[in-house]
Amino acid sequence: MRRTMTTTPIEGQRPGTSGLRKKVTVFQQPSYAENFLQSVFDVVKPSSDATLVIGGDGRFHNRTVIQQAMRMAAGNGYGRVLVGRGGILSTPATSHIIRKYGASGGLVLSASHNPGGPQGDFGIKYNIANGGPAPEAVTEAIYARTVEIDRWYIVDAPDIDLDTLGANQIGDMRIEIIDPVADYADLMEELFDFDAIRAAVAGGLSMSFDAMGAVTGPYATEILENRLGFTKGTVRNGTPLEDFGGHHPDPNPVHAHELYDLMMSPTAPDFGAASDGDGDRNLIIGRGRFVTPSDSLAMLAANAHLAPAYKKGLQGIARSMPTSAAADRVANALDVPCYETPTGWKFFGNLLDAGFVTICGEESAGTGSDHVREKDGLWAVLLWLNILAERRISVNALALDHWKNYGRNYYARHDYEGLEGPAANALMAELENSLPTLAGKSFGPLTVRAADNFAYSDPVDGYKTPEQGVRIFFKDESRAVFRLSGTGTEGATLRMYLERYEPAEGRLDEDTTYMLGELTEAAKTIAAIEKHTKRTSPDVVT
Ligand code: VG1
Ligand code: CO
Repeated sequence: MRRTMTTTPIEGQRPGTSGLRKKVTVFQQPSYAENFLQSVFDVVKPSSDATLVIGGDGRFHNRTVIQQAMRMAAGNGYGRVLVGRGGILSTPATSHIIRKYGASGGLVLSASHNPGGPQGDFGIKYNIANGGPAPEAVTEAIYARTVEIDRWYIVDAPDIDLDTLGANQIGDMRIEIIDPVADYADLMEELFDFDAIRAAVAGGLSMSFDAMGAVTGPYATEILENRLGFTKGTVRNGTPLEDFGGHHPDPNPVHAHELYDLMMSPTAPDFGAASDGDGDRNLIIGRGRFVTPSDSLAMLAANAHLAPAYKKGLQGIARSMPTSAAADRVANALDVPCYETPTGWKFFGNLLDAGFVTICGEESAGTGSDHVREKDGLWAVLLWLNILAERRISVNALALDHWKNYGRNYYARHDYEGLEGPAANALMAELENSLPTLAGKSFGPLTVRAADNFAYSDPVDGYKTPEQGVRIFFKDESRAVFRLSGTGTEGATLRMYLERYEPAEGRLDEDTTYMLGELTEAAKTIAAIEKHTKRTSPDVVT
């Protein structure tokens, strides 16, 4: 039944921050997806009773790779494959389905917040049985396999109808086309007090959710409009499209500017939110008040006990290194540990599995908890709604109250995109070389206290991950961080993260650009950004 196809290795298949992410045109090359998929299967060695979950964010090329992956899963001996109808499964829903149905793993077909369409991006990520992204040891083994692969396995079969719920068969393997929304929506209803939110909606709470033409549309429509009673039209751009309707589904004030403008206008609803291509990110904006993702993590952690799932409190909090220390202050007040991990959700999995932490987050608009093993955009939206319904205050009032308790970590990320690889590498190399001599040096009014390159040792299994970003700490508790993106597909992207702490009795409601002005200049000087990149300002500030 199964056929063996000979192949040769293809260069550059090392998974980045979130799996293998390349242009669609790269994935369309003969053997490209097949080599990577076979490398995954060779590493995970499925047994004949193993279940594989397959889903994607609906972008261009999704259906093609799903058909290929199903034939190859059959060729590699899986017993069963679960696929979301229409090839649709958000990343957090995939994580939940893997866990709920005891799958041995899953394929997430997405390039997340990167643009879609024939000229856009595509991606493949493998998630393990806990529902989370494969840890580094596994992704490294997959990469090692891609450089020596010489064959793949396939069972020939006609295309499966992805749009009809029900059972199908390829060879000995069963295929079930499942409802992509129902299990996830039910999980949300278990975690949160839907009655309280419904009552708040009946009492006038209004919101706008921008699905950005990406995967969360059906989820948001079912949960927000059908189950919680928000008016029809609350969800905008709610149909998943192959090119996201031309949207760049990155939920930040720059790419979600329609929502941002609405929330800053006199006709703003109480609450605004958006999600990204694959539904794992969230943007939170109250009427007249943008909440940075780092602050959102801290505010959710401080108030999580108001939602049924977290009423017993948190075991701990984890944040990625570039994320601000706002969450650390909450952890400190709650007297629970706060872990600092490298960028990328795969580093949270062990901490969640071991019960060390309950809530995790990243500055890039990712927040989540131990309910799945991915970040979860709608989860964050619903936790916010649950908190607002319980506290009966506005987002703005909640933010001001939080800062009065904990102080405020002013925060911004500056992205320099489309840099030439060698220039970006030279910048990082020179910066790393300068680290031993930076302490004590002054840049404008700021003096460096310490500087290092962040290295992580997993508290659960001891796995070491070095060189995860340069950190510059200043004497006034400001910090600048530099790292290169691991998700881009065009040239290199330098990310510069800026953070300045203002204590509770300090200036809490100032303009962020102003508050970070001196730090921005110091950071640009230290990294010699203009010299290396010929740029004087970033492409995107979030
Ligand atoms: C970016 C973010 C990171 C996030 C990753 C995947 O990575 O900075 O925080 O985990 O995207 O997000 P990088 O290496 O480009 O900085 V998504 O929504 O792909 O799953
Ligand atoms: Co995403």
